[in-house]
Amino acid sequence: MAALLESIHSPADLKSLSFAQMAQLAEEIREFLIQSLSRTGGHLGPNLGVVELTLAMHYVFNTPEDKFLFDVSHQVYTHKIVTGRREQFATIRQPGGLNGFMLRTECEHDCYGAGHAGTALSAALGMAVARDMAGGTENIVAVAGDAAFTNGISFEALNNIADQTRRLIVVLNDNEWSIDRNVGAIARYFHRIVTNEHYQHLHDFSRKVVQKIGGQTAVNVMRRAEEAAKGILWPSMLFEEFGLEYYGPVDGHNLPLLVETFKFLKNADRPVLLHVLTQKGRGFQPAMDLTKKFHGLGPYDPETGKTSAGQQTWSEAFANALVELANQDSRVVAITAAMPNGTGLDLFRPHHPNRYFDVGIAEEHAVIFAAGMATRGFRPVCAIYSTFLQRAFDPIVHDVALQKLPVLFCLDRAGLSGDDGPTHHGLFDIAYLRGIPEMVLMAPKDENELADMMKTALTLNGPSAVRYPRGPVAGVQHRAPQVLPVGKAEVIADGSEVAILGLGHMLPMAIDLALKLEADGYSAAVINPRFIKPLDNRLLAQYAEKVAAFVTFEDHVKMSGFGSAVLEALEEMGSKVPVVRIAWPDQFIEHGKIEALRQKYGLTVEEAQKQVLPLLSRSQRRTLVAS
Ligand SMILES: Cc1ncc(C[n+]2csc(CCOP(=O)(O)OP(=O)(O)O)c2C)c(N)n1
Repeated sequence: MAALLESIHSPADLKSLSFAQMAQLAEEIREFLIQSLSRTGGHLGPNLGVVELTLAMHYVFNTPEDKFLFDVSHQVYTHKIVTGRREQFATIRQPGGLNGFMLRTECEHDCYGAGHAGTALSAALGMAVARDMAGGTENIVAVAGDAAFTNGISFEALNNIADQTRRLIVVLNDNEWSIDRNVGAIARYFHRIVTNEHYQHLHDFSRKVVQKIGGQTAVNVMRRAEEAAKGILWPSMLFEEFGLEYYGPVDGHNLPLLVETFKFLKNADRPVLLHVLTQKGRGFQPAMDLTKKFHGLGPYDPETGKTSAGQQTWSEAFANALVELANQDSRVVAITAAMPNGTGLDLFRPHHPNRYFDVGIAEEHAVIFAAGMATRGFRPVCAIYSTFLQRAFDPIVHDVALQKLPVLFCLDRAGLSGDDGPTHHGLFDIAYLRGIPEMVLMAPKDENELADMMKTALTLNGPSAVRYPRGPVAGVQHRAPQVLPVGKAEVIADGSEVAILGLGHMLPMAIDLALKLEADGYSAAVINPRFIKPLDNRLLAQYAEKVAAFVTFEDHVKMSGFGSAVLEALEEMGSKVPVVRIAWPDQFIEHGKIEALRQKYGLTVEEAQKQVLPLLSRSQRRTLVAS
């Protein structure tokens, strides 16, 4: 490993470096990231973009007394490296290793955890107000990407900042990319600033001045010149209207400029916004060429950036099904909140460009926008990860369900997400959707059934949702989608002593358990529930008549989940048949490999068998009867 990086154990070690050494350190960190992430996977592109920015921040400020907040916090790898976590870095996103995001419990330098976008400014303002009330002096710096400003919460915070504190530094890290290209008027506004030739000129000018004289005077000169230009260009600068002093745009890879600018901003007596321009993927050609792919990915070849081709994913199966349905039904439109790649909708876009909408990181807006379109006869399909749809709970209730509008929610990454950890696990959607009147909630066992469910949704006159996991599909032979009878489960195998319900992709576990129990001499029924709501109460009642126990498998928290729905239904029909619920416990699940975490938390066939066997003991074992 290169010499300088090895000598950095805490931010204090940075302070004695020269700018030339800092520049060398930046390159060493880049190489370290490229090599290390090629083995673990992770958010390579965003992190390569903020190496100098992070070093400059740590050079000027002193964490943990000063507070750094990063929006989403997927770009904190340099921060982790310089705050004493370099030696553990190979464990990032691995079981028991470093988390891929900021985590308050991981390190005293991580003052605020995140994983969802748009939270940094609000949380930073909260910290600033708390500091002001306590008479503290610490600096609070919030770094947010250009795409974070497509999110309403960032603007809700902006609306309050200047009224509530005089000391807050917001850094707009502008690389013109969300995961895909950033979209909308805000993105265009930033782009106009960045590409304006007056600013380009100014930018060069200010760089020279800073390098020549350095410090506060230089930044004052820079600011005066920029103000003059702004007066001509945009009399009402967006951030100035919000009461923040705007500085920039500055080159986010120019360490001396960043350092001098932060030294100046540290003493500002008004909240400020520093606009820095960075390049996503900087220093690794494949990541600069394929920005979208290298936003976040699994292991890759550190020379070429090549990744191994995987099997078809649920996201791809969803996109294929949607193309097929949209070909047949002109009312179908697709909506994503800045996740065309992750949800598979970028495969839909070329087929129906006019029926595809990326609204930015704006899940609430996405859902209300869908509601609006649905009132005019369209059939909107909102493809949103289970974890991000949490943002839009009220619009689902208030705008879609209450008005009985036929919006289909396709919940990708429903279930444990694995490496990304608790901010990204999709473990709560059944709980938050099940209690909403009018909602039809489904989970497919394979990709054909996913298409069936989407087709079924198009026949409904109200809201519906389909949940499916991350990762590869079951891999069944493709057939044309068919409309399913709503609220009807599928009996895979009949049985008389125990009924095992395997929700969605957990069905194979139900089948496996049935085989094990049958080997022990029990008669086990296997059921593919298909519908979480409405539940197939008739079928449940039939089995409640004969079986000694039910078992439910679901990739969701136990509390308020599918098994709970079964329990409630049985209780309401007066049944006393016990239900063994195999689901995630009532706690946040860490990151790790899905299979290992299932073992750890008892989402296994063996655990189900252990729990159900005592309930079956009053049934006669056939082997015993026979002997
Ligand atoms: C509420 C929410 N929706 C979607 C995402 C998925 N997501 C993660 S990073 C990202 C793009 C972030 O872009 P930007 O803030 O500009 O940072 P960059 O990666 O370009 O540095 C998105 C959409 C998220 N984290 N949170």
